[in-house]
Amino acid sequence: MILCPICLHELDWSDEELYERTPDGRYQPLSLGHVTGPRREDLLRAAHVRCPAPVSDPGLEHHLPYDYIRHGRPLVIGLVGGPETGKTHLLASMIGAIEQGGLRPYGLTTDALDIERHAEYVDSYVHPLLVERVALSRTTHRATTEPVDALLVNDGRHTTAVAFFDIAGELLRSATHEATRFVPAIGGLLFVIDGSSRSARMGDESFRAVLDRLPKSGGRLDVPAAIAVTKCDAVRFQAPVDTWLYAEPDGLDPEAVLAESRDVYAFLHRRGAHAWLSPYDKCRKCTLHFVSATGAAAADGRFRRGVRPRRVLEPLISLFAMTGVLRGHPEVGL
Ligand SMILES: Nc1nc2c(ncn2[C@@H]2O[C@H](COP(=O)(O)OP(=O)(O)OP(=O)(O)O)[C@@H](O)[C@H]2O)c(=O)[nH]1
Ligand SMILES: [Mg+2]
Ligand SMILES: [Zn+2]
Repeated sequence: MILCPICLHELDWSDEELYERTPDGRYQPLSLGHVTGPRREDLLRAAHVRCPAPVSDPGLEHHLPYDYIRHGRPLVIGLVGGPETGKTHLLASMIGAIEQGGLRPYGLTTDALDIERHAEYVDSYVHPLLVERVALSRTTHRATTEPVDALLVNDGRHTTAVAFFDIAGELLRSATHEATRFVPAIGGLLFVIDGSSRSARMGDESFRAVLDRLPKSGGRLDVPAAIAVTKCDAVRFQAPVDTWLYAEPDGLDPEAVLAESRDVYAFLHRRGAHAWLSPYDKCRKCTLHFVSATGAAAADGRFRRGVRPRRVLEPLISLFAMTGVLRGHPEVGL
C-alpha cells in the first residue's frame, strides 16, 4: 500500500487508469492500447494516475505521476525546522548538487519524476540561488499540499521515487493546517537547525509537532532522521565544525558518519541546545551533520562572492542509506 502524499488515502494501484496532462494543466484519459516500444515508455514517463480517494468537490481531485507509484513505495522526505532556519536554501543546494552529479560517487543516478515540475523547481530555486546568486524568499503560507520536487533515484538495481516537502516553518508547528497534511506520509525526516542562531536554548516547536504526529513503537519512531545543522559557514572557525565542513566527501563511510554525528551532538550539547536533540532521542535511526547551503551569508539579498554549498548531500545520502534507497552499504545511523 502506498499513501497518497496529498490526501493520505491508501492507494492500491492494481487497476490504474492513466491520464495525460494537457498544456493548460488539465488531465485527460490516456490510452496506450496500440502503443509499443520506446514511444510507450516515453508516454508512460509523462503519464499520471488519478488518486482514487472519494472527493466531495471535483476541484479537490488530484493526480500523481505514474512514476511515483510504479516503482513501489515512494520515499517522502519532509524538511522540518522553524522559520528562517534555512530549509529552502538547503533543499535548493541539495537539488543543485544532485543536478551536478553529486550522487554519482555513491552509485546513484537520478531522473526527474515529473519533468515539467522539476524544471519549474530548478528555474525558481536552484538557478536563482546557484547561478544568479540571489537569496531565496521565505516560503509563503499558501496551503500547498504537494511536494516541491520529486526525483527517481536508482542505485543500479532498484528505483525509488523520492518526494521532498518544504513548507513554511511557522506552519509546521500546527498539527491541523492543510499544508502539513503530508506529515503522516513522511518516510525520512530532515531536521534543519540554524547553526548560526544564538537562541539555541529555545528548542523548536516544529520538531515536537512533527515528531508527535508520527507513529511510535516502544516510545520511539521507526522513521529515520538526519539532523542538518546548517549555516555552518557562520561558525566555520570553531573546531570541529571547520574540519567537517571542509573535509572531502569520501563515499559513505559509516565510521565517519558516526564520528561526525558525535561531534554535532557535542556541538549542540555545549550550546545548551538540548531541545534540538529530541529527534536523536526519539528516532531509532538518526545521524547528525554540519552543512552550509550557501557557503556565506547573503548581503542585501545577494551572495556576491558566489554560492558554495558545503556537505549538503551528506544528510541526504545518510537518509538514503537508512531508508534502503541506497542498498548494499553497511548499516548507518546511531
Ligand atoms: N550564512 C548562511 N545563511 C543562510 C544559509 N542558508 C540560508 N541562509 C539564510 O537564512 C535565511 C532563511 O533561509 P530560508 O532557506 O528561507 O529559511 P526557511 O527555513 O526556508 O524559512 P521559512 O520558509 O520561513 O520556514 C535567509 O536569509 C538565507 O539567506 C547558509 O547556509 N548560510
Ligand atoms: Mg522556506
Ligand atoms: Zn490523494
